[in-house]
Amino acid sequence: MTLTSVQTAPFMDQKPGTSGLRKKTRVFMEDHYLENFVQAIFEGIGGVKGKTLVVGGDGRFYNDRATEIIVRMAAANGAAKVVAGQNGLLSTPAASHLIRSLKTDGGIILSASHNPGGIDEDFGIKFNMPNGGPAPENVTNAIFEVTKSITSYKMYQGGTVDLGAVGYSALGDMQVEIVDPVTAYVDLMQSLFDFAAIKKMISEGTDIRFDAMNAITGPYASAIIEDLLGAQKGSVVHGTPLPDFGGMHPDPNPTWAHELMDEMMGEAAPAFGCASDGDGDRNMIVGPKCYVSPSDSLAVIAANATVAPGYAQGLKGVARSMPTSAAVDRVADALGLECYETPTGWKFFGNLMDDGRVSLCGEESFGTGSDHVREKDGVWAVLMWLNIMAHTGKSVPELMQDHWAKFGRNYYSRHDFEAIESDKADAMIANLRSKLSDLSGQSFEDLVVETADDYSYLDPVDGSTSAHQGVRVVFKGGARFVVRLSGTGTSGATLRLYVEKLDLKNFDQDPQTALADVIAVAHKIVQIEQFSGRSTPDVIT
Ligand code: G16
Repeated sequence: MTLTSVQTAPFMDQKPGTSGLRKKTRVFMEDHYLENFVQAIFEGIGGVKGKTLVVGGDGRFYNDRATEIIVRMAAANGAAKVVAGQNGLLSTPAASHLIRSLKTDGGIILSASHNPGGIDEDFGIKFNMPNGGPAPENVTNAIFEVTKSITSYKMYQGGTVDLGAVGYSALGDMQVEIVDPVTAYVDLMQSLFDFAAIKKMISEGTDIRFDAMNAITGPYASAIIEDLLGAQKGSVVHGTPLPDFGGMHPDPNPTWAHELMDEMMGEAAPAFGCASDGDGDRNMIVGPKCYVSPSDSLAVIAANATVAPGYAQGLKGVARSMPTSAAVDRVADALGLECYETPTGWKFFGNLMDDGRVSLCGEESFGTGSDHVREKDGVWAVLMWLNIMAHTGKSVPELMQDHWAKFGRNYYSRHDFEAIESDKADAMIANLRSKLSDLSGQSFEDLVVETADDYSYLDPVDGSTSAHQGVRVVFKGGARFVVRLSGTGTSGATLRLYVEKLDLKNFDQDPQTALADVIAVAHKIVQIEQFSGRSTPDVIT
């Protein structure tokens, strides 16, 4: 064996985005690229000497080799122990759980989430803190600073790293523990939900379709939904994690999970449909002929969570990202719960959960979760819905109709314009920002602008500020649109336009029809076509 110090030079493009560093896989495979970033993580968090880290990822192409590189670098940097998922596999929520439950010093998660995988697609890496949550901005900034001046990294050569064998081994002075990726997570889910009631409901005929999209949740869903809850074999489809996700784009939304949508909108639809993403933190919920928007899913869960044993004592409070609809705010109001608004990015929920202010969080980007871990959690959301159905005896469409009748319906939609040239997207946002102070009071057809601002967040726990988190334009009566650029893409810029309008009487419109006037005004104010040349979105959710 040899412990080597490898000479390197900085890459100037290693600034983490909304959720870690995401690039094309071939970029990560370039000499020193991954290694530089891993060394920067280690130094950015104050070194790993004597520390214990969790490592794992969603199984996409390069996951296994990257896992071994990280294990070797951890050994070379003096870590005491690495806990890795077998074959380098861990869903993001399962990794968060291991980091917390084993009281480790944090972990490295390999994933580009819902982005496609393969040698010509995307790869990603992020550091999660000892609380199990994504590193906050002060830590990602420290990591980025190291990437800009790095001159060498440490690598442990020789020895064997066998990711396939569950158990203990050593690499130099460092202990390596390989764990089954599913077991601890399944135990956690059993501690939170009423498995007996869900099992009974399934045995009485509630059939389920779980589309794992050839990504990480297949083994978790099969173990829980088929083996423990007794759903028919075959209820979980695309259940084997593949390095290229079998060519699927593992983003659980109506566009990319179209096989599931076709089935759920058809005549022989199962009673409950759901999908999860590449790394298992996102979810989509669908009933027969009834798509549940993520913002509505969060609101329904907030209104009903106490039926699940893990939440029977009541919610502490709720939080949503700013572009997420205010449906959950209405529930919080009715229940007398505190409701927080944060910027996009799960990392912003961590402080609120650690401080005991909230137990339920959610985002319009198909993320829902609670303080059981510090990541959003796709399988958790599915089990929560099943628990609510089992307890209330209601179907997904019935739950939605009841909810809207009680709280009103926040019609909601997000329009994504992908792969816009970055300079054009930047110019569009700059132009919009320059107009904000003049907008309020202006009328656009029947819509009168009440407020227009560039959202800035003051973290109530640590007092930090995050500015420029999205432009929001609110109209009299409460309709609004929000515009921001995605922080998770790997090529060009993606413009996200979020549109919302509350209706207290009519619940059965198509959201695109209900929101048509706000969408038209948003196009006019943002000048999307003039700047990007695009008039229609690539993805509508
Ligand atoms: C990540 C973040 C989420 C965020 C989403 C979309 O999710 O964890 O908080 O809402 O990206 O971000 P953006 O709009 O900047 O693309 P994931 O599932 O990709 O890790």
